[in-house]
Amino acid sequence: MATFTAEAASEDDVAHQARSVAPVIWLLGKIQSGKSSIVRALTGASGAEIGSGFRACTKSADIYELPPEAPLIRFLDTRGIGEAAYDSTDDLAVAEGASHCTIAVMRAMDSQQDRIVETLTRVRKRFPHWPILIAQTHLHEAYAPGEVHIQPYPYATDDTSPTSADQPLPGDLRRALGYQRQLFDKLPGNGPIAFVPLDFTQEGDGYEPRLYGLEELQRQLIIVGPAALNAALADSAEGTTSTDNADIHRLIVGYAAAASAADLIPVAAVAAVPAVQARLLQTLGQRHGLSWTRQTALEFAGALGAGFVARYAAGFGIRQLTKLIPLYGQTAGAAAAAATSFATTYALGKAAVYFLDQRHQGDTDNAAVQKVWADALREAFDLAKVRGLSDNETTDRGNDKGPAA
Ligand SMILES: Nc1nc2c(ncn2[C@@H]2O[C@H](COP(=O)(O)OP(=O)(O)O)[C@@H](O)[C@H]2O)c(=O)[nH]1
Ligand SMILES: [Mg+2]
Repeated sequence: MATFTAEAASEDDVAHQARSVAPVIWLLGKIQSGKSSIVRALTGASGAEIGSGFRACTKSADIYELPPEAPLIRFLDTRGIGEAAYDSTDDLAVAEGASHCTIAVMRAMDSQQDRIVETLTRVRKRFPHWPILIAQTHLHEAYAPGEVHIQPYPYATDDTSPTSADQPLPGDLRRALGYQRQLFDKLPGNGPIAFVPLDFTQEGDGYEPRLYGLEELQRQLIIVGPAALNAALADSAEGTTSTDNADIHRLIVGYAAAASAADLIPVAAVAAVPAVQARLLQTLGQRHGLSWTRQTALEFAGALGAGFVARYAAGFGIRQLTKLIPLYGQTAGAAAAAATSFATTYALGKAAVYFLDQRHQGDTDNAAVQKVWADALREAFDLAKVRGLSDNETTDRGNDKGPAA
């Protein structure tokens, strides 16, 4: 199998390649408005991870990539808004590099949002379709002592008034939310814009639920955000806690995305699929404290069985898998190839983790490894369906390229 004989791609190459297809969410807002908290809630990453995961990017922004080894999603965090004059040109250039969406973050009770309005106006003049989500945070700053979050969540996010019907709201909230909405009445362009009131509090604050409005934020991201975003967020949408398994899972999905990039954008791609897969196996081995030898590699290949890729990939209809690929505009043939690379890389990673766990326990059960492989391919398929990635008619006509591994 090519993967086991390929020279492993370097970590830098894999990261670069994954990055080239990873969607960017641009967070725009004043300091302390709640941008990092949103990243944390959406990804399930811990506060510490968020803190160290950001690196300087442009003069005015940091970028946070998840997972760092093979970025699946990128957050562009704009600093310094509200202080000196903010020029969005550099940030825009980064956000433009991939699919994009802006989440503007503002405290609900903070009426001074000129910089944000100016910046978004400039963005929409250049890109009329650019989707914008406005997160209105820190709701409880408007509450009277003892007041609690309204349940069920009452806010209508896409029509013109902040709440449906005549729902009473705490304190001055209706006026404050309404005021912020009308700041964007004259925004140029015709891309979607949605307002999501939310309150992401800390354990000790005493508000329930702690992540009030998270579901609505996710729902709106799915509506306004590009399909790529949904695919990238799909795996973290369920839980907000980060476990080792979730980390490994994300790592595998990131590598799968990097592998798919090799087919989608040959110019940007620096590592071929087997090289990316070889690096994935090495990385997973390291996580398990095992370095692959020729012997273990052969055993793993043997466990999977000869011809396993062809056998299972055929069963699931590779053409269907094209919907998995979080990019549009590519040619159908490339999409089919990319989907194959994505799915086989994903399945290979899952099977390898299982194989490595088994070895750790001194077990070998080839049938079980093969089942993990088959289930993982099915998962890749379901991921595409469940997440409602937009159907792309052209991809269904793609010609299947042979399995990549
Ligand atoms: N009550 C409440 N606190 C929040 C919310 N979002 C963030 N915070 C808190 O506000 C502070 C600043 O949040 P952070 O996400 O770091 O803001 P950033 O500077 O925009 O990244 C932290 O102490 C957060 O815990 C929110 O929606 N409601
Ligand atoms: Mg921050």
